[in-house]
Amino acid sequence: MAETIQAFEEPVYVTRPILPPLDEYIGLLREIWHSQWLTNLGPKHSALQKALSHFFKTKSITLFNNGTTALFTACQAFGLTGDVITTPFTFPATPHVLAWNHINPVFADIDPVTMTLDPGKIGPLITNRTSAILAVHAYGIPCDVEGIQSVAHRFGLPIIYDAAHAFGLQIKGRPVTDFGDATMLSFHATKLFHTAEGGALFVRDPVVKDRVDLLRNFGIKDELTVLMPGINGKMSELHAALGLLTLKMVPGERRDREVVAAIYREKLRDIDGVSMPTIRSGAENSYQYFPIRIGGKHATRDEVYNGLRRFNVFARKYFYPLCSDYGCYRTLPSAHPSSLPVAHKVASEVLCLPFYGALDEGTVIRICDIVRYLIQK
Ligand code: T4K
Repeated sequence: MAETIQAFEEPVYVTRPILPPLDEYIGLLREIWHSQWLTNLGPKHSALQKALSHFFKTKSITLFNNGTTALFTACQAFGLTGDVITTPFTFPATPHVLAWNHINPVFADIDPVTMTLDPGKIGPLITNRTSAILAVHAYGIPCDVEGIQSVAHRFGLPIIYDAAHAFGLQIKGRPVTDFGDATMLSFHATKLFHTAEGGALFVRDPVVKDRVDLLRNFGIKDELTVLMPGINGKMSELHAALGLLTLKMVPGERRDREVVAAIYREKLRDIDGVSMPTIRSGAENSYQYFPIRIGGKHATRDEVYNGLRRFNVFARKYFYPLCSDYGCYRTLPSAHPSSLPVAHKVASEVLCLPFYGALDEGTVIRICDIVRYLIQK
């Protein structure tokens, strides 16, 4: 069979960004050049903020230069200290923003189906040092928002959601940004909606939202008044302009990704040892990644990952290794593998296949044929 499947001539990456026609972007750049206003919350920034407020049906949005700064600023705005309960199954940015704020990440195990924080594992880790819960909608698969809310409510803790992967995700007909006390989105180039680099923070409490706005701009209130030690988290006009154009492409990209996902599901469903995540009923797929789990007796995830590379397919092992296994966190008591068995199993099985709207049917089918060959050979 291997002889009949050709390696791809060009690398097939895990994702590719949507890009508007260059002329349209040049048109907006011309306006920026004409205005000579490049950053510091200019007209393109305002226009994108307005468009996203409309998209998410909320005014409580603050745009950032990336998702990590947004999350970092959330920790400051909520005055978090001590310990914050979080998931080990995430990108390094999630625990790092805690560490940069001198907060101890406390890792709780994840749910085997959603691969997000297991609410039942949070309560036993809460002490009088705990100041918040930082949960991640990994791959845009929603957390058990009701379960997490109930624990947070019981202990009076704020919930911050890292929704870096969850643009456009709806949970029970409500935008993802409706849940918890704050939600961060990433607009990095690898995301469904992007501004090349960028992000946003949605905050429920208007007092905290005002603090976020101040913190994003050095804590400056006016020319003579600096209220708090802030940071530079502003999104530039060039990034905002790109976002105005990519936002219009999101519905089409989602439709294209739905088609790609349907082909993957159809072609992979009967391969023994391959499973695909199910989305909780009442939630919509955010179509950010296409993760599969390889857990059978025929081939390991690493064999499939390495095999795909020989065919010029660059799938990714998001999120292996677990954050709790990084040198900087592994000595924390909560990082011990014995308390994170589900996360360890999931991280050893998961593989994100190439997933973006421009993938044509033939390419997707060929990737599935390669996966089948690697598992069944
Ligand atoms: N929380 C979570 C849960 C996150 O996943 C992330 C970021 C954050 C927080 C932080 O948000 P930001 O501060 O980044 O806004 C990528 C992204 O850089 C990162 O944003 C993302 N998560 C993470 C899951 O993926 P890498 O190191 O895997 O990226 P890289 O450069 O290997 O790119 C992956 C593939 O994408 C490439 O093989 C090809 C394609 N690509 C990439 C770029 C940058 C393109 O086609 N064009 C491009 O410009 O981290």
